[in-house]
Amino acid sequence: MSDAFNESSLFHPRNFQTGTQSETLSPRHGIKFKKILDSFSSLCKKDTLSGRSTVKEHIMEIKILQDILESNKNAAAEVKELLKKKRIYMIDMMSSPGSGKTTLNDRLIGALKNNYRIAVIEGDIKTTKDAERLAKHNIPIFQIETDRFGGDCHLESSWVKKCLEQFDLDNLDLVIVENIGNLVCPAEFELGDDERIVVLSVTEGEDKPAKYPLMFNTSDTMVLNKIDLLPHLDYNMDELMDNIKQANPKIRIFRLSAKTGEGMDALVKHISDNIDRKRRSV
Ligand SMILES: Nc1nc2c(ncn2[C@@H]2O[C@H](COP(=O)(O)OP(=O)(O)O)[C@@H](O)[C@H]2O)c(=O)[nH]1
Ligand SMILES: [Mg+2]
Repeated sequence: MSDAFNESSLFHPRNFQTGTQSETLSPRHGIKFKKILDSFSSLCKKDTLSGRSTVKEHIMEIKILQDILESNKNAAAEVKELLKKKRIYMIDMMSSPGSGKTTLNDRLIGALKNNYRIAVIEGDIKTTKDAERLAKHNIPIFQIETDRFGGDCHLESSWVKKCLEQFDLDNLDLVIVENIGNLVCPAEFELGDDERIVVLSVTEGEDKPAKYPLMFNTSDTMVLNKIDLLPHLDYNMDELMDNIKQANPKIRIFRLSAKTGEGMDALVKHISDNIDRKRRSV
C-alpha cells in the first residue's frame, strides 16, 4: 500500500459536514433542477385550471432540461479524459435503496485493496452513514450529500469531477462511485465512468428490468444480489432473465451474495482484469 493511503489522507466523513468541500459542489445544478421541477408542477396546475395549451412553455422547459443533460454530458467527457490520462478505472454503481451497494463495496474493497489503490465517492441525499461504514478500509472516501443543495436523486458528472480533484490521482487505480439509491434518475446522468453496474437484489422481484428499462439498458453489468435469500422466496429466475434480456440482451450478469461472499470471486476477477487493462492502456 502506498504512502498516499495512510490515515492522514482519508477524507473523514466528519469533515464533510462542516468543511467547505460539500458547499463547493456546484450548488447551482441542484437549484436549477429544483426550479425545473417547480416549473413542471406549476405547468400542470395551469393546464388543469385553464384547459389552455401551454406548448410554448413546455418547449422552453424541455430546452432547459436538455441544457442540463448537455452540460452533464460535457463534464462527463472531461471526467473520462481525466481518468484516461491517469489510467484510473471508474465504476458507477446504481440500484434501488437497500439492494446492497454499500455491502457489496465493503466486500469489493476488502478483496481488492491489497492489490489496487482505491477511492470511493458516496452519494446520498442525507447522512454520511455509508462513508462511515467504509471508513475502516482506510482509503480516501468523499461523501456527497445532495440535501445540502436541493436534494437531487442522482449524482452529476461535474460533482464527481470536483471529488476526483480532491484525490491524489497519480496514486489511484480504481474509483467506485456509489450513486444515490433509485432506479430512475441516475440512469439519465452519465458520469464519465468505465463501467455502469446496476445491483438488483432478489427481494425486489423479477419485474424491475421491465419497469425501469433505461437503468438496465444503460448498464454494462448487473449484479443479482442476495442470492442467499432465494430458498426463502418464491422467485422466478426465468422470468427475471426474460425481462433482463428484453431490456438489455448484452448486459453481463453476476449472481452473488454480498453478505455471505458466495459468487464474489467472479466479480472481483472481472473488475481486476478491467483495472489491469486500463493501467496498460496508452
Ligand atoms: N441477506 C442478504 N442481505 C444483504 C445482502 N447484501 C446486503 N444485504 C443487507 O441489505 C441491507 C441494505 O444493504 P446496503 O448495503 O445498505 O444497501 P444500499 O442501500 O444499496 O447501499 C442491509 O441490511 C444489508 O445487510 C445479501 O447479499 N444478502
Ligand atoms: Mg448504500
